[in-house]
Amino acid sequence: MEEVLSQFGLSPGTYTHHRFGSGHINNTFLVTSNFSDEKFILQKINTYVFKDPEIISENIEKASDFLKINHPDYTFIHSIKTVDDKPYALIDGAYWRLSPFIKSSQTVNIASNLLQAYEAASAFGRLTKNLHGLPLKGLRESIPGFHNLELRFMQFQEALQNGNKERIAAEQELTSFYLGQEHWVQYYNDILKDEKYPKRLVHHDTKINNVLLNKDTGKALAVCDLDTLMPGIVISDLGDMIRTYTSVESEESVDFENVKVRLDYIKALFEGFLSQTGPLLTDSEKKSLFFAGPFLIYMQGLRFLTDYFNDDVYYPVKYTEHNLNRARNQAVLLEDYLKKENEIKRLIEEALR
Ligand code: GN1
Ligand code: MG
Repeated sequence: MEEVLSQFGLSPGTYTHHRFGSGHINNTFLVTSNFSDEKFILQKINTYVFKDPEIISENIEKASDFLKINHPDYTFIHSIKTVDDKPYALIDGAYWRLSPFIKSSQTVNIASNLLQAYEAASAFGRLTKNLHGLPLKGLRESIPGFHNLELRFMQFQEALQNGNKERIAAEQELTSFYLGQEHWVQYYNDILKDEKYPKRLVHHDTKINNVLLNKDTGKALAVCDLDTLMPGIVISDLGDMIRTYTSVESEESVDFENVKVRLDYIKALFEGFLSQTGPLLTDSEKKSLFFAGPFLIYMQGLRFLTDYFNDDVYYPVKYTEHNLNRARNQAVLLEDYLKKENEIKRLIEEALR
């Protein structure tokens, strides 16, 4: 750690670090000065997931340059350069990134009131709005095919072929449910074929704890966790908010009775997101807003179940059925979302007005 910090010009012995946040993928630390109120966020990039971490830095830098020119007042969490002017420190094959800690900020793990949902959704909407017009040429995906639903479905089929036989045999009902929702893949492929459906630079991980809220006013200050900031489609961000803000019970919960879409949260998050992005969305994008829910909930459920059948190689688990329960949880959430289709479509129409 001393070596990592010194590569960023922080004198060893002057700073204390401890683990921070609750992400599945990277290791995150809060680095605090022992002598002032200076703080940083330090992340060790998971190179099993991000095979080419330089792509992350490229994307963040392109976004940062564009925003500095076009939206100079926007708070964007750039990476701090090393003393050798690199966007990351590379030590024994491990990539480390440092960024400033935003003053007076805090994060929450679940959206527990409508203001939080609205604020977080406007924060991600503002990012999309401010990045509108950024040329995507030369930008690459930090995880190839990350939100490609067809690919995720194929990976699921592959796991059914080659995965843990006992686990697969015991979960036929859940497997049938996931196979039975395959039509969403076609829906996704149609979007890719639609020339009026733009690619944008989007965040791809819009969980509420990736929004920094002002700890006194609750207003959103900035968004963080920019590893998956890469070309994609607008419903990736919207869908992950639907998936993670609208149920009282999180994806970790086994209290399936209470895994439910709360319509007032749907309303708040659509209003927040569209308050920023509404004027720039194309008609094709607007037509796809309801699909944002199934797109992300279904994809995440497939990813959890795939990982369960593959003996938990991707998501860290705390007990044997952990990924299985996550996949069950997402199936319940998806069913509830679909049950409320008419009400949700009405709320979307209203928020678009
Ligand atoms: C992972 O690491 P974290 O918690 O930010 C995953 C997301 C999933 C999420 C599910 C790179 O995000 O796609 O939605 O877990 N990120 C990656 O909790 O796979
Ligand atoms: Mg993340």
